[in-house]
Amino acid sequence: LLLENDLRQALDRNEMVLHYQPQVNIETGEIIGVEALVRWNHHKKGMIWPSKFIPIAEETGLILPIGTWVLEHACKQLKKWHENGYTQLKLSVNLSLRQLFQEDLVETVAKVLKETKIKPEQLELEITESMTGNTERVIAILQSLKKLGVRISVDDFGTGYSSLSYLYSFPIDQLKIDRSFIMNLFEEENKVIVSTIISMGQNLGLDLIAEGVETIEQIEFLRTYQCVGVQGYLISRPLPADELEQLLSKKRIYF
Ligand code: G
Ligand code: G
Ligand code: NA
Ligand code: MN
Repeated sequence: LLLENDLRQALDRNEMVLHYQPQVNIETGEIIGVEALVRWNHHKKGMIWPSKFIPIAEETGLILPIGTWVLEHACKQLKKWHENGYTQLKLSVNLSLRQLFQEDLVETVAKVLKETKIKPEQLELEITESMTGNTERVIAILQSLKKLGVRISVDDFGTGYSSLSYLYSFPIDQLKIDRSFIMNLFEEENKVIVSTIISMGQNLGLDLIAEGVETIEQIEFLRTYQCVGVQGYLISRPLPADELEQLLSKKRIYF
């Protein structure tokens, strides 16, 4: 409850911080995008991780103003990077279920795109498989978002226990293979799962990205099956904007 009260004031106190984790194309070694990940720099407790406050934010509805702040702040940062010469860089932003159902979500996204003049296709919104349950309504919202031109990515793919039929009916652009499969790629069954997800994604014309990549062996496996996008600690942890920019200036990441 104390944390909840503090969370109410966190935005006013300017305590929300965004870190950015790079996403790399393993064929070219280029950083193609960054995922914005929110942290709370509490005035007394220090850095609080999302696993601790996102659930509270969702329960209380505070995820709505926080989510809007994340979207605005991350897009402004992307704009700066574009102005600094990294014109091809893309941005991924996580959406929670409540945000997806927020009445003015589409308006908010449209407004941010207009204000920052980011090309819509350079903004990607991450939903999770668990959001694909409420079918009709979610499809309508995603279609409105797609009309703006933004990309939709399915985060934590493979863990949602949902029917795969939504892959046809939902306007999605990318599957993000859950890190639990990547972490355990040394197990034969996970090799089967990951290679099958990749080939299914390819057959459906979807982009693929693997998250939680920590070893060269994982990279080699993903290269063999042509999963071009990778994200994980092997490349970099999520970083503050200035540190991320230093990585951008290196141009290429070699594996
Ligand atoms: O790296 P990490 O501990 O940052 O993220 C933990 C969880 O918090 C992830 O499931 C991630 O999707 C979620 N998360 C991080 N940033 C945001 C955000 O800006 N909005 C929402 N809705 N979830 C976020
Ligand atoms: O649910 P979502 O995919 O948005 O969560 C991203 C989370 O994954 C963040 O907490 C981020 O810090 C974490 N993460 C990113 N890369 C790695 C990795 O290589 N290994 C592990 N264990 N976690 C990672
Ligand atoms: Na994510
Ligand atoms: Mn994920």
